[in-house]
Amino acid sequence: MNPTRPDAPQGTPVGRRIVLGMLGLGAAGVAAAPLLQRGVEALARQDPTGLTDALPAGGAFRYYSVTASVPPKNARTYRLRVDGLVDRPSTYTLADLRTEPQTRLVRDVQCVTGWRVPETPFEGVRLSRLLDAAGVRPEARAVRFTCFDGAYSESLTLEQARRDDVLVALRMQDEPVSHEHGGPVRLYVAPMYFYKSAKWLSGITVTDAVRPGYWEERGYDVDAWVGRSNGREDAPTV
Ligand SMILES: Nc1nc2c(c(=O)[nH]1)N[C@H]1C(S)=C(S)[C@@H](COP(=O)(O)O)O[C@H]1N2
Ligand SMILES: [Mo]
Repeated sequence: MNPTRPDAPQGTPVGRRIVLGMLGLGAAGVAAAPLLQRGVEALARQDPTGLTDALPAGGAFRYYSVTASVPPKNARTYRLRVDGLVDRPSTYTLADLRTEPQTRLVRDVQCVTGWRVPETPFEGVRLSRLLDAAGVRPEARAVRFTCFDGAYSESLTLEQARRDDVLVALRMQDEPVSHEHGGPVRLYVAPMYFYKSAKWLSGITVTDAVRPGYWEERGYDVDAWVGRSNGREDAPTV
């Protein structure tokens, strides 16, 4: 199991305060946080009943949201808008996305705060396919992602966005992406730290320059390659 590392190595641009912010804790939680996390993990490991499986633990997902609550969307209400520097702006329903060819990838999920979930399947439509369908204009350089939580955003260069391992994901762990994990549709950027994988994806806007996303405005690297950014040296996951 990977130990939780709430703080980054010294001398890196990732400050302790920022990372604790990512864990959803205020200043008051600073001293208690690592202990609390260890306690919860120990509890989950020792529990033979499995009742504490819902608790955050090593090898399991932590729930992250920068907003207190997110109104759920379903197959009837969900829409994904593709616009910006494209010839054919379009809006996809969940049914539309399901009719596109699906790609399944199995990689380790790595959060920049240290936890990892090995070999997690994600499945969905290649982002490059939606970009091609929209007709990206020659002056375009980047892609910006927005979310129906109304707060989170992310971005990729156009080159990164066109990689084969970047998906508009409809399934995670071989099930429809749950609301907690950002469903019905989240972004999945396999080669980068998990903060790039925006949950509750609602907008894909092609732009002329990269605009730093939510966590990137707060000190994290825009180019978030696992093991090669944020002052971290996680083993490669692919
Ligand atoms: N909309 C939105 N997307 C988000 C986040 C968030 O707070 N809001 N957190 C990011 C971070 S830091 C991580 S580690 C993952 C967590 O995904 P999970 O909640 O499915 O484990 O989502 C990423 N995408
Ligand atoms: Mo994260």
